[in-house]
Amino acid sequence: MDNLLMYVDGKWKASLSGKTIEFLDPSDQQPLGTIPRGEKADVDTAVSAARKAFESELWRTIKPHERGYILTEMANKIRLNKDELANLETSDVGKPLSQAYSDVEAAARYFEFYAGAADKIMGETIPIEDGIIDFTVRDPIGVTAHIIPWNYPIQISSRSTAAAIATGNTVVLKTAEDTSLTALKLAEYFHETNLPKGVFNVITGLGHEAGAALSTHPDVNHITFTGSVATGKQIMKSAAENIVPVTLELGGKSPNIVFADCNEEAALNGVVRSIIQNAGQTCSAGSRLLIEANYKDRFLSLLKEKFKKVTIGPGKDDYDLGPILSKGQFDKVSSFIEKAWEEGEVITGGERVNVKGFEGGYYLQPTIIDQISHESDIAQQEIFGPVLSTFSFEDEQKAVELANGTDYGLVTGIWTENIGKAHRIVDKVLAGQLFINNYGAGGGIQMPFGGYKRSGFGREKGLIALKNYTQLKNVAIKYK
Ligand code: TXE
Repeated sequence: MDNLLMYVDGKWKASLSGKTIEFLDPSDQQPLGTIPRGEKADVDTAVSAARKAFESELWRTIKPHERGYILTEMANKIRLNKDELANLETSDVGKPLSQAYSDVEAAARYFEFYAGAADKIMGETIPIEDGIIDFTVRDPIGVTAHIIPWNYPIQISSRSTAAAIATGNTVVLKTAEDTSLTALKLAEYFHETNLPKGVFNVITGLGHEAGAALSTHPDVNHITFTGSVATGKQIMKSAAENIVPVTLELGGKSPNIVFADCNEEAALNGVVRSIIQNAGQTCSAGSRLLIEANYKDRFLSLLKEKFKKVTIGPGKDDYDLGPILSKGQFDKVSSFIEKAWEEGEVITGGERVNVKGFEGGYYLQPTIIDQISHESDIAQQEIFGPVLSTFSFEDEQKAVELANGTDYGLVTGIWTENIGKAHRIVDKVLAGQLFINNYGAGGGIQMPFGGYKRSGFGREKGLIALKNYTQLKNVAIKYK
């Protein structure tokens, strides 16, 4: 049992109330340890430490490349400790170990990528008139809040905090209550670098307590949130109260559009991977399959065979499909499957799997649902499990209509050997990321990531994310 502490102002702390929360190992639902149940008073301490650090001479005058150097050290430490981190991520989230290793490498890449950007945050010169020099400066924005979900803790904790620190801000990160292990490891590594105390703080606790206290805090200057639409709305409301910008990444109902002229094996594997990765608990999961009508029977029967071959078991043994995080998430996924039995057909999967020695874990067969209406909740709402809903289309226009036919707009996969057709779809699909003949491009930390419509706004990843953490100052000098 690990009894963890929070990291505030360079020190390890219990919650001021002394309260804790137990967290479980998804592989068998046995207790793994406790985290402090941080509340408003703890958040206040963390925000004021972050404010003090932001205004300190030390942080204000640190050279940009020195910030980059600290972030490079973080990347190195993450890689040196990759075995420990991957194992922690697997025991916290339940995901297959090889996927946890990829997440750890992605975390290292975020630090490395934004380390390189730290001394390249530049303004512009703007022509006004003779005798005036006009230029812009990108200033850090201040104390930044990062509210993290449980599905990719190390990756998501790294991507926004690295960008925020590269640009000279300070950070208060709130972990998801189920999964704090690797974010607290990041704090441990930062502690070993020259990062001034108070620049990086980690608060643990419940969403409606610590999370709400952080997102409503009047001294926070920017909020980055990844999670549900419902919580995203609340966060936007509190940001409105304080007039602070938010970056919201709120999940999706992303389609794979498969044409009969696709590279069949690549499309099949892409579709399977996009829905079973992290047991479907991925914002960008390919949870809707849109198949060209005359190809549907063949593609579905091949897909069914692939689904049947998916191995299921605890993440540490690196089966293809690990457990669902928790009872709450499992119940949510199961309720959609129950509806599917009533409203349509479950053509493969749909049952809980009993894994010997891990009977407490919520393992679920990868599931394909067919013959449901595209208007149904199953087709419209984020299920967040290894559950794929299938539909067919006669022509490109119908494919686009279906692809755009939900409130979300995060990712779309297009599978065809006809590049002209793929581009016609790209032109019309409302989604933040499109992939042609692949799904994910290996994670692509350099690519802007974020959604259209209710999938949120603002972009994470890539150089564009640096804009979230800077504000623009324009300076005009009259010299004649
Ligand atoms: O999300 P929440 P939950 C979706 C997915 C999942 C559903 C519910 O469909 O089934 O959301 O998951 C913190 N003020 N996604 O309940 O509540 C919370 O502590 C401030 C998609 O876990 O959005 C956690 O740190 N913070 C998604 C974080 O918000 C609050 C990833 C996310 O929790 C808060 C996760 C409040 N009032 C879930 N309430 C994606 N986009 O990948 C909660 N939190």
